[in-house]
Amino acid sequence: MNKEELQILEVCKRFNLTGEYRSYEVLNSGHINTTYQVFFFRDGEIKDYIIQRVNTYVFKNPVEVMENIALVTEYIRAKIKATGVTAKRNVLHYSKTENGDYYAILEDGGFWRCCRYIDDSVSFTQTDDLKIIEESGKAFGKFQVHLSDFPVKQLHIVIPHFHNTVNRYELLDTACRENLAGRLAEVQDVVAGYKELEELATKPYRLQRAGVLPLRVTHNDTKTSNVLFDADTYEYLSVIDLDTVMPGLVAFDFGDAIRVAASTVDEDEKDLSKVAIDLQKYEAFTRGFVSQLGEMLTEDEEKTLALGAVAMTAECGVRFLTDYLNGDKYFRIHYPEQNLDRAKCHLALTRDMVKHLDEMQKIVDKYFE
Ligand code: GN1
Ligand code: MG
Repeated sequence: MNKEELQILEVCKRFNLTGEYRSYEVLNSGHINTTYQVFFFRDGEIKDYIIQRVNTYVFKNPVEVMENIALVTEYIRAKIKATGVTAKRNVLHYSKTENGDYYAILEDGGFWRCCRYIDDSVSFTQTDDLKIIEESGKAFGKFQVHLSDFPVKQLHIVIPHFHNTVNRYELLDTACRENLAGRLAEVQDVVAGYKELEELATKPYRLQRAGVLPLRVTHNDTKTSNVLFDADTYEYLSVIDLDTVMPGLVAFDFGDAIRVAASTVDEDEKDLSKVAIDLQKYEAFTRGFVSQLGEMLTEDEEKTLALGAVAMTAECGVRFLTDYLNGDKYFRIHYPEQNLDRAKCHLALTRDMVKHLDEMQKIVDKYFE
């Protein structure tokens, strides 16, 4: 057994996972935490779990992250059960240690958590299947609805200013000034491109500060890979990755999902001529999302959903660029220029969204009628 596997076994022990350990796999899609699927054999079948080492550079207070997750998952579970059905496959279930904690801290300081793998589920980083995209829209719409009466004040702010687009632009300015990795000269045009978008990209955040848009409980990381689907029917089961559940704007949950689900390419596409918003995908997601919301949103919220996509795509790109300038400290990269590729791709995608913004908002309006 290698060191990694021994550590994984130690984590499983702390969460009292029973049965005979079989194997583990590394799951590689996230940029922040380290994630494994572990397989046990018990009662004649394979039982699998997801264990994660939480990135404490990003999440400075991981205990608070787990408190938020416990609150939110219990709340959703109760809502689902109240409709008379089992919540087993429709919300995450985190395991506790012997001390009753939702986390275990190992000797090396590593902060770990464990949840049951949802049976017969699949996820996608990207898909062209409109039916699946619509289902992912439903999943995030439903999440909004489930938490629409959750007492927002109970949630810890686990990453301050997470979707504060104004602040994200300020951090980019700081990164340019400091030029820590000596990379500024090669990215001047990318920085300038983002600067041109600043006013539009920061508008939803400024509208919230002005009291026009309300804060709700939001997921804040609504990429496609954060939804699980039934492996046979491809109907949505649950949203996952609840690390960043915090007060936020519904336009941000909608917009961050569009950034990924309605893009023609992966996050780090190098061939910028391929990068565009796919309006069919956009419409499929919108249809699913809006179908769940009923009368929940204010008119101002409805009218700024499409703008949320511009804001979130630009903001995410600004974050990639800032990290590139700072020497790749935040997002996991798989090759040296990846953060720059991500930033360039997001710039091209935001520009294409701006071109189609009216059309995008009209599609939203159509489904609210
Ligand atoms: C990070 O690790 P992952 O993939 O869940 C990031 C999101 C970004 C996303 C970009 C805590 O999410 O905000 O949108 O990468 N999460 C955090 O793919 O910063
Ligand atoms: Mg995440």
